[in-house]
Amino acid sequence: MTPETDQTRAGFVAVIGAPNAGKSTLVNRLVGQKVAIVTQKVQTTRFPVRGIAMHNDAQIVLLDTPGIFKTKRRLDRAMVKAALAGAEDADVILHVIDATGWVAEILKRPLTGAQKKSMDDDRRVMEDLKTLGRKGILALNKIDEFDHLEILPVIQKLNEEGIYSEIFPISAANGDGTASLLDHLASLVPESPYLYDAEQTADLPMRLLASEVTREKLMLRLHQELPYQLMVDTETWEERKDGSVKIQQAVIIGRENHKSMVLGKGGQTIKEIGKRAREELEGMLDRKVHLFLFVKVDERWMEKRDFYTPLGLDFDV
Ligand SMILES: Nc1nc2c(ncn2[C@@H]2O[C@H](COP(=O)(O)OP(=O)(O)OP(=O)(O)O)[C@@H](O)[C@H]2O)c(=O)[nH]1
Ligand SMILES: [Mg+2]
Repeated sequence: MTPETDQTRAGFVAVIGAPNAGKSTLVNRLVGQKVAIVTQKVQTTRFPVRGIAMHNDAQIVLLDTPGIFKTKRRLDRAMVKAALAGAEDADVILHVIDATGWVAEILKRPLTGAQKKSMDDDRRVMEDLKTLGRKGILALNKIDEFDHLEILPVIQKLNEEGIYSEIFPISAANGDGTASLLDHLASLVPESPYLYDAEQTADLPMRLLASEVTREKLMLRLHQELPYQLMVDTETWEERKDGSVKIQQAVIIGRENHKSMVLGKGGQTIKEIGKRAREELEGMLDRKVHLFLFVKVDERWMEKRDFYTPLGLDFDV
């Protein structure tokens, strides 16, 4: 009855993979805008974030998920559980792998500890895919790191796993190969009316996105265990008459002795972090932002249900 060409398509693509594979970078690239934070550290993404890409009359809702890895802490278990639940419910599963370790292995070059760990996590995701009984799309990421020909044997090897219907060598960082990937994803989501406004690029409350921006700046600036033991809570958001917005955020840390590291000498560190976060927020909101950060110690924040539920994480894992 209705001509096929009039039909729009829409659906969910779960982006899963080992920590640091480049999932959030890829989601931002496909959406064409920053919706998820990115750092060089593992376990940056803590909860699923929806980024929305419009392409060829298709609305592709990309679910950026936390990295899948071997876990101990409650927060880690909740993160991994959320990632896998996202995959189960999605129309398409997109597995992102950092190809650098796989290329090194095939070329018999020495692997770094981080590469070995990341490949173990890749294998874990492959096992999960087999358990789910679903075929995935594989995005072999970071091909800007080596000669393009070196990727061919890796594609062949991973193809032999029998769990991927398609393999795309890409660079999420510079966009190589991502256009064909997007074409393919657009063709895979089912015929459906759009699920979101055609202009919307993210499904994340602004307050939460603001907390994420500050957390990214903290992670980029602070080192060792500290970034994994902190969270940011946007406590107040006040629209002002002059069009600006006043945002107050608590940086919550697990230990009193971390305070001095977050603050820095004479408060220099937190001041610099606040400046970076404010600049980015002003760009995102397109207006003046007054950002106030303060540090709170709460040794038990990671063990509190109140933290998990609003993020869609399961406390009882
Ligand atoms: N060279 C290179 N680096 C990349 C590429 N994609 C991502 N990266 C880098 O890899 C690191 C991790 O990127 P993220 O996007 O945060 O990775 P993720 O998979 O979301 O990580 P988690 O949220 O921790 O699971 C960052 O330093 C990125 O800049 C790429 O195509 N090439
Ligand atoms: Mg991420």
